[in-house]
Amino acid sequence: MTEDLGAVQADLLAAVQSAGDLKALESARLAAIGKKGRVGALMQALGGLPPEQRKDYGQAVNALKQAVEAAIELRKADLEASALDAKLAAEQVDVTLPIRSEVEGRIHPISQTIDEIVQIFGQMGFQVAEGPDLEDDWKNFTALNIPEEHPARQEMDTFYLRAGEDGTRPVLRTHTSPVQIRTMMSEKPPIRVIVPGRTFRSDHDATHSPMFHQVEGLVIDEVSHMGHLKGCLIEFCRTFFEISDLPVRFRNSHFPFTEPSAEVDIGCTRTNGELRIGHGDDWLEILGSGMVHPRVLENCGIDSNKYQGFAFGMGIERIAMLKYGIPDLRTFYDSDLRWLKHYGFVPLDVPGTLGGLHR
Ligand code: 2U9
Repeated sequence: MTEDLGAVQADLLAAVQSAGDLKALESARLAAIGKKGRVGALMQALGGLPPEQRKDYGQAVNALKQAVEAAIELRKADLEASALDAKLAAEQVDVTLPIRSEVEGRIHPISQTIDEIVQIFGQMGFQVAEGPDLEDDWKNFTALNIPEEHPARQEMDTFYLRAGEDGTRPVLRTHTSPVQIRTMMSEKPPIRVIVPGRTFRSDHDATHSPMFHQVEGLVIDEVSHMGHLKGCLIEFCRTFFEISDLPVRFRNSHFPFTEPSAEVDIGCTRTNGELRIGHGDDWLEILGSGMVHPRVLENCGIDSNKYQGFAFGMGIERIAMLKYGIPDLRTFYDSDLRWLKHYGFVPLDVPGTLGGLHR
């Protein structure tokens, strides 16, 4: 005598449905299709059947098994989703609440340095602009007058993603310059923007990280010239390093997006391997700069006969290391609480142009 398969199936499905959690569901699964489960028992009954009934019966038991398995999968997905919902609801954090006094959080030196730079250029009339980490090849390279064969475009230095439907490959921006391209395309001069943000290059050693931060600046109007560039950057260097007579030197250089171009050095001394910023007979490079190349203006629809301006760029980790005496680049990204406690800033230490360094 074989059991009524319809009744067995209804029974097993009801047990699956009523399982209130993953543990109960596992028990229901074992009772149904486990080694000693009901489906196994049904299969054993096969041997006692007349040969002509075996095929149909076997198929019916298999169908029952599949129905039960499908119901278990569905119930499992349901239970997992509600377990996740419950966990998320229980772990909800209101990030707008004020900091608790017992939490010893610190502002990361990168955030602090960005805030200081924004504060200094903000006082000169610059506005902050931001843009996406993922860019297209045109905004990251072509618009900036970086030719097809330029080494910076090479696979070795740039993180390319798989090509999209239009056949072009998105890139993780290798500098923040595409944000200035976006600004020039969407706004009319005069433009004065400062652009802090993450940048990415396929380079990893003691002095390079595949993700690092830059600040770039851009001024476009009808009158700004190399003299303004120099005045602006000298003022920045002296305010940032808090040395009012810091020597600053402009050295001829070359970039595809600026012409003429200059690298900026500040005075320093190096004695017994120790670097001191300020006076002395030595120089330290900290910035790149130049007058925006007319072709870059034209690429963004700006009339290069009417408008001109200057741009500059610097690595944030590098100048943070110099200002705050942080010896190793890699420690910036370790999330080591002891390091953060040592090099981080207390939340109320809001950057100003008066006194950030404690000497
Ligand atoms: C536009 C036009 C011109 C930005 C510039 C530099 C010079 C420069 C480096 C400093 C150290 C990058 O982090 S680093 O490796 N940058 O030397 N950047 S001029 O020029 C621009 C940008 C955008 C539209």
